[in-house]
Amino acid sequence: MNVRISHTASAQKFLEDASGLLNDQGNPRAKALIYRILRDSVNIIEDLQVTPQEFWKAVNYLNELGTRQEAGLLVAGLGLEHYLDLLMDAEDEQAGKAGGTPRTIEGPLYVAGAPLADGFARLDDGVDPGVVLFMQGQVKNTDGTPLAGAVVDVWHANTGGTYSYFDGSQSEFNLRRRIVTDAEGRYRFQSIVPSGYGCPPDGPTQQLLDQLGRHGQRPAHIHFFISADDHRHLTTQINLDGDQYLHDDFAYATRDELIARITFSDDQQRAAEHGVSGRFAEIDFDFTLQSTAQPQEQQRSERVRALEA
Ligand code: MBD
Ligand code: FE
Repeated sequence: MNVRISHTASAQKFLEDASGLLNDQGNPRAKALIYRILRDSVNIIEDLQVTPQEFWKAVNYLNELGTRQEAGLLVAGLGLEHYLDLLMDAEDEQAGKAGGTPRTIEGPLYVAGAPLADGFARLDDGVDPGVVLFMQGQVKNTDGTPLAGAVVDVWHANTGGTYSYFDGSQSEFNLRRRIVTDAEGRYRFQSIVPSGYGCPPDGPTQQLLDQLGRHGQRPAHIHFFISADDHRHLTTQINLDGDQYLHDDFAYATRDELIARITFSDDQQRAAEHGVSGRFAEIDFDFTLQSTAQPQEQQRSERVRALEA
């Protein structure tokens, strides 16, 4: 027996009242959103005959998600953050905004205010014994013009797949830098080859993924915010070719144009030119930005981020 009451006038009035729609205080946008969320929630409860036991389990899940600070991780894992990218891509296409390096999700692990450097930076603090990585490239406009003075804000995981700040065992801003491009629009950095990320195995995100029969792994990747005057802010990542999860990312961030070839070398003459010895890896990757006169498009989207002023 499936009893429904959401269609009745009294139930609808009740949801309007609970959403504040019957008063003239508060915020109209918040009311509209909450009204829709309440209506959709009771529809889900009635359609799927959600039991009180299931309902309270879900409430407790949200508490655990917050306690563990994993809400940003869950929305990435459920593909919702990628869905926002797909929607923005479609909006761009309709507005005729084409070309340039594709966007892909930011993820939950950015920290604002990394040290600034001109042209070159070393990202790692020397503690992680990973393979030395040299990455370089150019920031350009879609017409091919190099963009001097662009900011390449880069962050990535260590060989354990963890990020400084969130992993308190790493030094401050380890594997995080902002690099200003030189007169030819070039950036260069030395770091270590990152490992892929895995969701905390004992956390609520992995617990839910287990229920879906899904893993919580990402391929090795490097995040970027690229910005330049009079150009659209770009949020993107590169995914390292050859990783077993390259096309099986739990957060759906991989895009064909963002797969970066990584070459490993034991050539000690080249190593010496880089000022190192032993095995090292290289990545060349250029970023292309769309022009815009709109100041709003030149900045990253608003979001609560660690250490953001
Ligand atoms: C990450 O490193 C990441 O980039 C995303 C999207 C989710 C979890 C960890
Ligand atoms: Fe990441």
